[in-house]
Amino acid sequence: MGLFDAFRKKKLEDGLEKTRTGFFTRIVNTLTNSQIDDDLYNDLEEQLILADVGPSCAVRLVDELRDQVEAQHLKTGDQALKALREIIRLEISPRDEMDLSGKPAVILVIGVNGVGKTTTIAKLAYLYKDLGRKVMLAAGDTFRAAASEQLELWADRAGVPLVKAGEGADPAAVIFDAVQSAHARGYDMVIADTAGRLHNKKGLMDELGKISRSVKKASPEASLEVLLVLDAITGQNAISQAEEFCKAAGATGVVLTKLDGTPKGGCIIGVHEKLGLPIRFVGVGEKIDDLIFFSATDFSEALLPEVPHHEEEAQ
Ligand SMILES: Nc1nc2c(ncn2[C@@H]2O[C@H](COP(=O)(O)OP(=O)(O)OP(=O)(O)O)[C@@H](O)[C@H]2O)c(=O)[nH]1
Ligand SMILES: [Mg+2]
Repeated sequence: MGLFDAFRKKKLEDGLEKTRTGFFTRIVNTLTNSQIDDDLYNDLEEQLILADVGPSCAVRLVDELRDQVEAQHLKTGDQALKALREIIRLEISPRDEMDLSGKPAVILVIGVNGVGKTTTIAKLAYLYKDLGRKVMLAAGDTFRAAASEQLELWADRAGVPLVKAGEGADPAAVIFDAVQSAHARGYDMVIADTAGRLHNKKGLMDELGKISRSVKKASPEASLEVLLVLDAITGQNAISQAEEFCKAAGATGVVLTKLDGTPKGGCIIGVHEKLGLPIRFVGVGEKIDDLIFFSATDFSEALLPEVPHHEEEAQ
């Protein structure tokens, strides 16, 4: 593992501290200290539900584990733990990668109030700039007076340019300007903020439809990803709220923020199941470098770490 991967993994482990110590350590203990029987499965199911995995998903994961234990004649808790880790990994593995092939690659960031959209945009700018991409931001949240200024501060911190307009301007027009300017100036990416007030489904659809059309109009070579930001602290609520939002908005991926502030990190598993959308990034703090590319392998290993064996340790 390279230094960068190790750093990312450590950050994720730290971000998942509350989730792990809250619920998953108990799952690991339950598995490694008990016999594999019906009581164990019931206990596991309960623990997964408490961790906000979601009832239907918890039942399915445990059923899958039961099948595998039988089919592979697993005997020990360690083997069952390993199997569960793999089941979770497969469950949350993204099917594909984000489409960032366009010129520019446009990422539109959507979600309800206060979930962490603007902060996530700053983090994305920082992250992609660090990877050598030329990034531009678009202040598409023209609804709130302070929104552009907030994004401007972040843009300065990340060292990337920002396209903005006055309060009440048309978000699609701001994003059009940004994409056109990025295309003309050879920028690789445009990351666009949006207002979180769009509770009305029709309004949201119309607005996002208009934005995607203006992205294409500004540059026919542009690609578009729509990232839905969800706040992990709200756990299962985030999921039900997101279902509606997501249907309306045609999101292509999810960013789960504030994982550091909740024991309910298990909701990642439920989010993936309910929305059928790949998780792309997780937010693990308020600082500009507190965003991690989502990896199903790292996530499942951080949630259900291997238990050190005392005999081996003693050797
Ligand atoms: N602990 C923690 N806090 C976060 C994270 N992401 C965002 N926040 C905090 O969440 C709060 C709201 O973040 P914003 O980025 O302003 O959220 P927003 O969705 O743009 O909000 P509106 O524009 O009002 O809709 C801020 O205090 C952020 O610092 C995270 O991953 N972890
Ligand atoms: Mg905002």
